[in-house]
Amino acid sequence: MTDGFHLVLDALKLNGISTIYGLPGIPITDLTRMAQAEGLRVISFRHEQNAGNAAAIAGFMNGKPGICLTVSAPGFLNGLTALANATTNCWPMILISGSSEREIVDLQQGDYEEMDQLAIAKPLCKAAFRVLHAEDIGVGIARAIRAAVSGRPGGVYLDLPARLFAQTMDAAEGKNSLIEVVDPAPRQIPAPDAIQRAVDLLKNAKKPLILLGKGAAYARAENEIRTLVEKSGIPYLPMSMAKGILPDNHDQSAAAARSYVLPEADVVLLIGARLNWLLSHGKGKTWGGKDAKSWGGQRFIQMDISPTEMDSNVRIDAPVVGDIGSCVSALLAAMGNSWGKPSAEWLGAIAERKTKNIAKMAETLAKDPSPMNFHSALNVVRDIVKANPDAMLVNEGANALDFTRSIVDMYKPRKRLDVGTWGVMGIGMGFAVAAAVESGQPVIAIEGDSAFGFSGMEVETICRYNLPVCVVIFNNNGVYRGTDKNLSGGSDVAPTVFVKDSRYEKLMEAFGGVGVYATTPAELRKGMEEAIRSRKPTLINAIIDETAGTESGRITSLNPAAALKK
Ligand code: OXT
Ligand code: ADP
Ligand code: MG
Repeated sequence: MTDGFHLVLDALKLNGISTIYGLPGIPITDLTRMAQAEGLRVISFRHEQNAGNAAAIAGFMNGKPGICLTVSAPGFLNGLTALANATTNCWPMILISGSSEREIVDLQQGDYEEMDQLAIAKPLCKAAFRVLHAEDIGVGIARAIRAAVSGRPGGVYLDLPARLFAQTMDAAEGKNSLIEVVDPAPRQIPAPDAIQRAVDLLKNAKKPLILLGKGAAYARAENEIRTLVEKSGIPYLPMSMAKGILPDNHDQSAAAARSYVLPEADVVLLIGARLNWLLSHGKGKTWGGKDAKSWGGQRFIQMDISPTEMDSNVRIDAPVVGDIGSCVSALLAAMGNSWGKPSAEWLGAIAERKTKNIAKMAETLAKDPSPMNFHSALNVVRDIVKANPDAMLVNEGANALDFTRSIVDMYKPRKRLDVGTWGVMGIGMGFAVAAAVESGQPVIAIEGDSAFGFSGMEVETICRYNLPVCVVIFNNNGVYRGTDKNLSGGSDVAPTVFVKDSRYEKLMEAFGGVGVYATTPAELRKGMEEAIRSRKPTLINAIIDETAGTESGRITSLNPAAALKK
C-alpha cells in the first residue's frame, strides 16, 4: 500500500523536483519529515513569505517550478505574497498548502485554521487546483507543473486538505496514477508573417534599439541574443534582471546612455520586457513625447510568449509571439546576411554620451568620503563582483537598489536577483537562500537597512544550512536616509528613521556566523573578500552617510506629493 504523503513526494520526484522550501506545522509536518527521508532537500524557514520568495526565485533561476510548502490559513496567507509576486514577475512556482476539511470549511463550522484557501488564492495566481482523492494526486501535480511553466510562467496554488495525506491505495496503482510531464514548456514558434513585419521595420530603422527584459534571461536565450546583437550591431539596454545576458561591459550596451537612447530611438525591439511602469508605459517624456501621456513616435517590435501583452500600453507594430529562443532564431534566419549596420551617426552619438557618463561615474567612484556614501561602498562591491562573476547578486532597497543597479556590472545571465516588477521589499534573505542552494555559488546580498528588516530573521536559516551568503547592509539609519524630522516636533522619530548606528552584524553573530562592522571601503573590501574565500555566513554592517540617500531613490517622481510640487 501507499498513501497520500508518499504519492505527493513521488509525483514531485518523478518530475525532477529535488528541493522544497517551506515551514512545517499541522497538517504538513510529517510531509516535510518524509520528504527528507525520501531524499528531497527540505529548506525550512522562519516565515513562509521568505520560503515563498525562495521558491519563486528558484523558478526563475531554473525554469522549473520552485516549490513552497505551507500550513493552512495563516501559513498559506504568509506564502501568498510571494505567490502573487511570482505571478506578477512571470516566474514559475507552486505554493502547496495543507488545508482543513471541505465539509467544515464550506459550512463555516470553525475548523482548526479554517479558510477557503482555494478561493482566496485564485485571483492571485495563474491557476489553482485542489486534490481530494489520493488517486488524483498525480494529475494534480502534473497540472500544477504545466500551468506554472507553460506559456507565460507564473504562480500556481495547490490545495491539499489534511485528510488526503492519510488516504491509502494499492502501491502499484498509486505508481501508475502518477504523471511524468512530457515537454512542460513547449517551444512556441513565431509565425513567418510576424517575423517578416519585424524584419521590414528593422531594415528601415535609422536609430534602432534592443531592450532586453528578464523574460529573455528566463528563456535562457543568451546565445541567440548575443548573435542578434553582434550581427545587427544594434545598441541594447538591459532591464535590471536582464543585466548579464550580455556582459555589462559589452561595447554595444547603451546602459550608460539610457536617458539619451530611449527618446531618440526610432525602432525599438523589446525582447522579454513589458512596457509597464519601469519603461514609463512606452510613452511620455522618457520616450521623447511632448508631455506625460503622449507617444514619442517610436515603432515597436515586441517578442513575448504572451499574445495579450501586445498593445498593453502603446501600439505594437510588429508583435512576434513565441518563445524568445525561437523568435530570435527566426529573426536571424529571416535577416540572413542582410543586416546593414545602424548609422555611424547614431552609434557615435551614443558612444559620446556613454563615454561622458562613464567618466563622470569613474570620478564619483574614485572619491573616498568619510563616512562612506553609496558610491564609495559600491565601488568595492563592483570590484568584488568583477573578480567573482559566478557569484549571485541579490539586491533590494531604494538607493541601495538603484545605485547598485547602475554601478555594479554583471557578467553572466541570471546572476542579478532583485525587487522585480513590483519593487517589493522583503525578497532579500529568501532569494539569498535559494540562490545559494540552487547555484552552489557564493551569494552577495546588497541590502538597504529597511529592506533587510523584512526578512532579517532568516540569517538563522542561512547559518543553519551554512550557506555561503555575504549580506551587506547599507546602513543609513532609515528608509531612504536617516535624517528626516518629525513634522509635529514631537518626541517620536520620523516614520522613515530607525535606531541610529544599529549593530546588525550582531544578529549574524548570534547564530554563529561572521559579523563585520565596516566604516571604510577598505574594511568593507576585506570583509567581502574574506566572506567569499571562507564561504562562511557573513553579515557586513556597512555604515553609509545618513544624508546620502534621496527620497524613493530614482523613482521620487512616483510619490503623489511630487505632483503637488509641480
Ligand atoms: O541616463 P541618465 O543620465 O538618466 O543616467 C542613468 C544611466 O544612464 C546611468 N548609468 C550609468 N552611468 C555610467 N556607467 C554605467 N555603467 C551606467 N549604467 C547606468 O545611471 C542612471 C540610472 O540608470 P538606470 O538605473 O538604468 O535608469 P533609471 O532612470 O533609474 O531607470 C528607470 C527605472 C524605473 C527602470 C529604474 O529606476 C528601476 O528599475 N527602478 C526600480 C525602482 C524600484 O523598484 N524601487 C524599489 C521600491 S522603492 C519604495 O517603494 C520602497 N519601500 C516601500 C515598500 C516596498 N517597496 N515594498 C514593501 C513590501 N513595503 C514597502 C520601502 C520601505 S524602498 C523601501 C526601503 C528603502 O529603504 P532602504 O533602507 O532599504 O534603502 P535606502 O534607500 O538605501 O535607504
Ligand atoms: P522586465 O521587468 O525585465 O522588463 P518583464 O517581467 O516586464 O521584464 O517582462 C517579462 C516578459 O517576458 C513577460 O511579458 C513574459 O510573458 C515574457 N516571457 C517570459 N518567458 C518567456 C519566454 N520563454 N519566451 C518569451 N517570452 C517570455
Ligand atoms: Mg536605508
